[in-house]
Amino acid sequence: FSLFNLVKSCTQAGHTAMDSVESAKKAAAYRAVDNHIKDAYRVGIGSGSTVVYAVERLARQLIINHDLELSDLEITPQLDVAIDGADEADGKLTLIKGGGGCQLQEKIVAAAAKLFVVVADYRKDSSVLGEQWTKGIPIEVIPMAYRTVQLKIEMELGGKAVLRQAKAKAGPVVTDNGNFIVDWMFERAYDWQKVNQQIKMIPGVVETGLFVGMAKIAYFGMEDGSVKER
Ligand code: ABF
Repeated sequence: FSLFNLVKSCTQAGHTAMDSVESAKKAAAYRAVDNHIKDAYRVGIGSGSTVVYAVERLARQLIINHDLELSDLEITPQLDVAIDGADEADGKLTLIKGGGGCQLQEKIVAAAAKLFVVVADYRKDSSVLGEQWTKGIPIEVIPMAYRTVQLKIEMELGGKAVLRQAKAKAGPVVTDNGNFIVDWMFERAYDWQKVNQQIKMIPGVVETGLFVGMAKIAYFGMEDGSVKER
């Protein structure tokens, strides 16, 4: 099968390396690959530390069966399966993604796949968005529009919209697509489908890290070593 590796450069910083969390990530990712990847599949891979384990599992199969074939969406615009991590998933599998700043490319890959599978550890499993993830919803914006987008979001939806700064404090984070990220700290539950559309209508917004109705199945690695499927 061909493997579409989205953003190898986009790895997550700031997660504490805890043994139980790492085992949970690994268990979820291995289960997703074992359950969903078949011979001749075109596979999309996102970013983050959990999908690294999915790639590890795929690589093992590939080494045994095939030569690794890397592709991109120009050559392979239709994927059978995409596997990616998430910052949070609610009971309906509405996701917040983009803690690492890759939400635009990740959404493009997920939308190109017939099946979008989420792999995550137990800390990402929520009943409502915002329960576990406190860093808001990432919104990718054209740099010249970031102030107007911030203001519109705060006025129309409330909460606080914060321009994401680079860790070294050298200025704003710039995405792989040359854009800025505004993190919207929302303060209550919303109709996420509606809110997603509303934010996308603001001129200057390129994409949001809200994935509504895209994920069909999620595997959460649990603290006790089991895998919860939803
Ligand atoms: C990507 O990596 C992002 O959309 C999300 O922000 C993050 C999850 O990373 P990890 O698997 O390291 O928790 O999937």
